[in-house]
Amino acid sequence: MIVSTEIERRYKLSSNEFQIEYVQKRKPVIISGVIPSWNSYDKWSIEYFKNLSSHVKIYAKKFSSTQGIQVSSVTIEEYAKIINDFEKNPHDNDLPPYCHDLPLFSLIPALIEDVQPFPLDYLPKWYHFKWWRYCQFFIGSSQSITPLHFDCLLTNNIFFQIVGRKQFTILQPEDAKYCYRQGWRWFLIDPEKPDYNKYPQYKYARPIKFIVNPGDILYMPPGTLHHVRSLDTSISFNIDWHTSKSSLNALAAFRKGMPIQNSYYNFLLAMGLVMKMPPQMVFKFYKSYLNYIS
Ligand SMILES: O=C(O)CCC(=O)C(=O)O
Ligand SMILES: [Fe+2]
Repeated sequence: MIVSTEIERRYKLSSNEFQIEYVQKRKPVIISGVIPSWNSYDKWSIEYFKNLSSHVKIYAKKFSSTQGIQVSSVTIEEYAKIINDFEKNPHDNDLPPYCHDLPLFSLIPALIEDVQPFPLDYLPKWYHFKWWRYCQFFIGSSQSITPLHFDCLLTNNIFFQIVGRKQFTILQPEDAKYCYRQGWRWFLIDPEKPDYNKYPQYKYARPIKFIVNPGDILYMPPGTLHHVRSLDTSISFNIDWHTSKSSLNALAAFRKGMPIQNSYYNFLLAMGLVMKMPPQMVFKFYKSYLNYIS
């Protein structure tokens, strides 16, 4: 439950305090001071990825209110050129596609060394084995937008901002009822310019707006609504993760309309976190979640 209208910022938060004050209380927080001690966090750029693996195929998305999500496939080299060309002359009527939910550590394993020492102790032990498999990258130009949604398995989200700044607008799960839900996880409200005539209930919502800077870690509790605007060319990655408690809550959300496919993934995670099934066994089945577009 969010009690304040501002997000807390904590320098080098200990994992113990993170669990007690934020995860258990379902309170978002920004943690600074951790990423800057990584081996090579300041080396990262799209150009650096290109130099490591120019021919690796990645996919990028366009979000459209009329046509849903369109996915295209490009090499990192092609994508670097698209972003470079755009940033020379940025204009918001034809934004480049946004690389969203990309398992880049699996595609370029050399990057794993750059993020050491990784703060694994923020995550339940079950995730420690090959933790990098759960990371999803977001790479895009300035002005890229992710529309308002919550993360579809009702997981916790730990979000690492590496290059560029992002403007987040978040709302607590209790405010979802004022945001005009469409399907399971998306919302019609544009928190940057809400149309109160069309969506009058939004006036009761309590959005919290803040900037996540390079080197910041953002924690969002399960069900947090978020809208994200990139202010610069940006590279981030996140891990969606459950505790045993959140996996059980998420399973119960089947009765609140969670799609069956999502419940299947939550079932797998509960088998790991609650029933202690080893990650090697669960991951075989869970893996397809990392390419799941919903
Ligand atoms: O960074 C973004 O554009 C979206 C991030 C997001 O939705 C997430 O981490 O779940
Ligand atoms: Fe999200």
